[in-house]
Amino acid sequence: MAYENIRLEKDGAVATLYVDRPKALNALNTKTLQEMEAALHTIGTDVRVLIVTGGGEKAFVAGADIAEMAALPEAQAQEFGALGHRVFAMLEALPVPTIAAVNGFALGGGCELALACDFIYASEKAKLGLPEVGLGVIPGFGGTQRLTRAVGRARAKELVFTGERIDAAKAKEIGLVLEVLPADALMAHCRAVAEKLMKNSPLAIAKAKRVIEAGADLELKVANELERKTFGELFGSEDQREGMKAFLEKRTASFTGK
Ligand code: DAK
Repeated sequence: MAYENIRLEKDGAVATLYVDRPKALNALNTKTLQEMEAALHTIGTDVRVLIVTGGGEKAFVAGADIAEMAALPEAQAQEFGALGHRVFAMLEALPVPTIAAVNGFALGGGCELALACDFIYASEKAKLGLPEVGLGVIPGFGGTQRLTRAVGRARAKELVFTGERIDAAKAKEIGLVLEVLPADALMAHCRAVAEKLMKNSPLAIAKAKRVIEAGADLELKVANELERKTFGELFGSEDQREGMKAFLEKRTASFTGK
């Protein structure tokens, strides 16, 4: 399918979604978010890992599109916020691991997009932040909540209240970014991580992801119960039988995701 502001490329079982409006530093306007939504609908069982990154040299995503947002009346702003939330929730709910390759500015909605991915790896030239309060608004695509869950309340408040941009090293120090790579090594690193993930059972990864995500919002006792139940359910699956059989036969497992 042809898109205007994004690209979805598949290399074997690894899909890469490029937000690709480099002239506007990949800012998220309505069309871009709609194209992302359409692209995410096409992610099927042939995809085992999704990498999200920015087109061009400078930016991952420099935020929601300020030019489009500036004149929005409240009702349309609510719709725009709902669209962003829907797309990011869809990304978060994918059963496959998602990796944000932050190759430059990840500000506002861009930082929120990265936060909706499972892992964030950043290039040395990346700058991350939530500058919305400087524009008279607050993060509107889940940033206040996902950032708080990722780095804790005090750090999240510091970033949101100051609106400051932090570099990749600082982002790693506070636990927002997992690793910092030279710019020209970022995508290779993400693909290498993808290769590692693809050695494991896709079914088990999908279940682990769901349990971690759902459990984070539950009381520990209830979350542990969810884990216990899910663990049990995996017995009898092809992947469980194959994984354990392969171990006992001292060979590499060949998983089907069933
Ligand atoms: N939106 C629109 N255009 C943008 C943009 C953005 N977020 N960021 C950059 N651009 C455009 C610039 O306007 C410029 O366009 P031209 O002038 O060439 O036409 C082009 O990209 C290149 O940018 P610069 O010339 O500014 O490049 P520099 O290297 O000088 O500066 C920069 C790079 C990233 C520091 C700077 O562009 C910048 O500060 N950009 C804005 C960053 C920012 O404030 N991002 C947060 C956006 S607010 C909500 C829903 C969502 C949100 C809030 C509420 N609800 C519905 C309630 C989310 C809000 C945000 O994300």
